Amino acid sequence: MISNAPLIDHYSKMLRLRAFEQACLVGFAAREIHGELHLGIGQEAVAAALIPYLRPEDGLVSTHRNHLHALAKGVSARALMAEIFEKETGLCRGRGGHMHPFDKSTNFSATGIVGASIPVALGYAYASAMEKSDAVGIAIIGDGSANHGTFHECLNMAGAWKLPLIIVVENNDYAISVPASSVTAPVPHWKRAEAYGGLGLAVNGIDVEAVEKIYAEAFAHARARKGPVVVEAHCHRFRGHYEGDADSYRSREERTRMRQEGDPIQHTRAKLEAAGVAVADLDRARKEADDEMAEILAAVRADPMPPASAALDYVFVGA
Ligand SMILES: Cc1ncc(C[n+]2csc(CCOP(=O)(O)OP(=O)(O)O)c2C)c(N)n1
Repeated sequence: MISNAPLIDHYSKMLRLRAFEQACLVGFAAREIHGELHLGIGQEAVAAALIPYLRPEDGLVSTHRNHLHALAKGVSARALMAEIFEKETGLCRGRGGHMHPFDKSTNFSATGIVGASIPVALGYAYASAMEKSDAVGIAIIGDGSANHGTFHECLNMAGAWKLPLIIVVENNDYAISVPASSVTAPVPHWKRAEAYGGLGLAVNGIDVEAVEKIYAEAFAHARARKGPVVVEAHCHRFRGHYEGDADSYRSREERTRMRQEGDPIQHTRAKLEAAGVAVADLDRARKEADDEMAEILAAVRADPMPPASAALDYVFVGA
């Protein structure tokens, strides 16, 4: 009999990621989170499938849409949520906010500058080569970032020096309101890796099992020092580009269809139900994820904000 355990595990992990961002939505609606908030709801499979392959010594660098990747890298959900709520208990004591979380202890960071996660991940890959370790550098980017010069420059360097760089492109069809198809040359992002002596892989980012299989190949390739890898996962961003975006560049039909047909959690649940897993067990997994995040949300809400007079503390070295 084939065990459903690995898929149930993926399902639980994706539920946890979604519950985290849904808790953030509660805080955003209550105006407890300030500034822009970019959520990855709908893109959970791309992050959850990374978990079995990531090691603490690997460096992972994400974007403005970074929460799911941070949790996949092992960043504390409590400290990350507190950072998003700009609390003194946050990962960066509330000074980084949602777009700039850094965690030295898990080798995780993110940047709001589109395309800028790739050179930082390349730095991790270079350090790994210098130290002769088999750690890898992973950059997660959107389809918009993949059209930046940094994508090509870093692939060139990693190809020339056979550096263990993995670039995961979350292709959700849009960069804000710009359809990827209107600004992308006919050669897809994954295939561009070949021009730099790298391995290019494409996958349906809704199917967590398919994504995991592709990562197995990607990480084996990079850890064996065979050169860079580009994984392009096609997925959907269910929310607007940021909270408050009217999302008027997508038709109502398009938005309805992507939620009905492109939800990695529903897709996985349907597979598990078809395999005979009890609905009660699947519901319990969801409740566990929701309960964990509700508890974290309540704790974060009670945390103190940094005083205004301390806004510049920890900002300048030696100050
Ligand atoms: C260098 C730079 N240019 C422009 C922006 C403004 N900006 C923020 S997100 C974004 C679109 C990013 O699209 P994509 O890379 O596809 O990621 P997604 O938002 O779809 O996850 C832009 C242009 C920025 N942050 N940095």
